[in-house]
Amino acid sequence: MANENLPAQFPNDPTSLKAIDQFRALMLNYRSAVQVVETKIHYLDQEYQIQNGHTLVDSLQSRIKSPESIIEKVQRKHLALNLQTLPDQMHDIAGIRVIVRFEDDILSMERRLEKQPDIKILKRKDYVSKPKPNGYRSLHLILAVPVFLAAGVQEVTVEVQIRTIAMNFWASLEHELSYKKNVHHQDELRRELIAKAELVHQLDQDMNGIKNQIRAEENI
Ligand code: 0O2
Repeated sequence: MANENLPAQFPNDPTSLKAIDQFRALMLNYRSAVQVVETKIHYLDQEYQIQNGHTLVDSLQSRIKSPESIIEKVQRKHLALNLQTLPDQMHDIAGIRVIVRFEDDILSMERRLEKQPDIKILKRKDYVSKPKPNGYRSLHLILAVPVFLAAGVQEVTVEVQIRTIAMNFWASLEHELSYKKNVHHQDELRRELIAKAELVHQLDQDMNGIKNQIRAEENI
């Protein structure tokens, strides 16, 4: 008899059904981990506001990688498609993007996350001071956070990307271009984006400088 909860293309054999349940349980861990980290970031932001009179976070975005996107990355990176080893091999199944207004705020948020006793920073990629050749800027952290399950506590990894509004504006358009196959003048547009990344960087630095001047005078 067909399982009513599953799409028709899934075979109704016990091995596949077990794998589907394991996959669902794994994704639940990632959703729980995202909630834990999001709550923490909201709390840290409110605390920062009480201490400094202004917020650190402009907005938060989160996502769990889709099964299609997991499989695409498994193939691209020649990983084993195995539910047991997947969490050790792929650290960005759960992702949170923290958008801040100023470049200084990126490190302020990182420092606050670092001080959390229940969070471990497993990996740090600083594309802010060392941008990618295409102009991409962002700070990437791979965090390990505890998730409390009926069977015990499990450490789950979450990728946190911290970037300014301007960096995010640039990255969203660059991301759009990289997913479009039939855009004419790809190379020319890529060159233009590299040049605009420099402008975005200049704008970020100028805005950061003006902000520092305003706040220094505020404290005189
Ligand atoms: P999506 O749609 O955001 O999920 P690693 O995992 O360390 O072995 P990887 O995956 O290349 O290697 O890690 P990296 O460099 O930390 O990048 C992971 C994510 O950062 C990407 O996820 C993007 O979200 C973002 N990113 C990295 N480089 C670029 C870039 O050049 N342009 C833009 N717009 N975003 C970038 P996904 O899975 O590619 O996509």
